[in-house]
Amino acid sequence: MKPARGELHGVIFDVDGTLVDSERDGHRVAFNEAFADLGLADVWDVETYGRLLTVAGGAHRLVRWFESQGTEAMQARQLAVAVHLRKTAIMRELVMSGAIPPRPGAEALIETVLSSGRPVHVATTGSRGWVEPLLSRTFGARFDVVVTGSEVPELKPSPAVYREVMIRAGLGPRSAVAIEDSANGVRSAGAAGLPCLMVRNHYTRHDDTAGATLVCDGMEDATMVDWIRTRLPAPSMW
Ligand code: XBP
Ligand code: MG
Repeated sequence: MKPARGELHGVIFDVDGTLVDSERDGHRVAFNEAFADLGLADVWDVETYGRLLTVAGGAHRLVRWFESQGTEAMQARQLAVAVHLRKTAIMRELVMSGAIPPRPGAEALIETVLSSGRPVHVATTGSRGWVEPLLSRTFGARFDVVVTGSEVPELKPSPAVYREVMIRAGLGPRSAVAIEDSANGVRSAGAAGLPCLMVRNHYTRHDDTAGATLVCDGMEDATMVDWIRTRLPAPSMW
């Protein structure tokens, strides 16, 4: 059952690939700089990184990469921790420098929800260390509940992060909707019982769309915006 007019009490946004196109020129660049800073020869080109994106969580992605390169499991985990710590600091610097702009239409959609009197929330796999400065610097800290990969035991496609947002925001599956860019994200929202609008990007354009209530390719897509607008409270006529 999907929310009807006025029944949408909150919209939950994913971050990477949804609010911001942050993967190719953001996270990937930060990972490569972290490799170099730690004296490692690893480099992730655009295509390699795209394949690695199926692994949610930068630290888990690093473990998978090092093990695929023949590194022993324990050493792979130790390396991953060190690289991810440095990468998160670099990503924070990229965010603060303004190098991670919002996707076209993201700010307008947030404004559409807020001007109806309903809150916006965030459910992301990303680490709080860069998520927090991104949300405040790029979107003016207008999000009510923000849950990141740093606060949940399991990452997407687990429903953990969406369930935590719903608990903290007091939202039920009928009164909210998730906005996601990837198959992992759609599965995570769906497993939490939420309808999910899928806004694909370059990296997720071939992702499985099963479970998405609606699929489009941009945050300005009129069908997607109307889906949300018609389920928010009507603007009060005075
Ligand atoms: C996308 C992710 C994150 C980022 C990297 O998160 O899987 O892991 O790729 O960020 P979402 P970290 O789409 O849920 O926002 O290195 O901090 O994990
Ligand atoms: Mg995403």
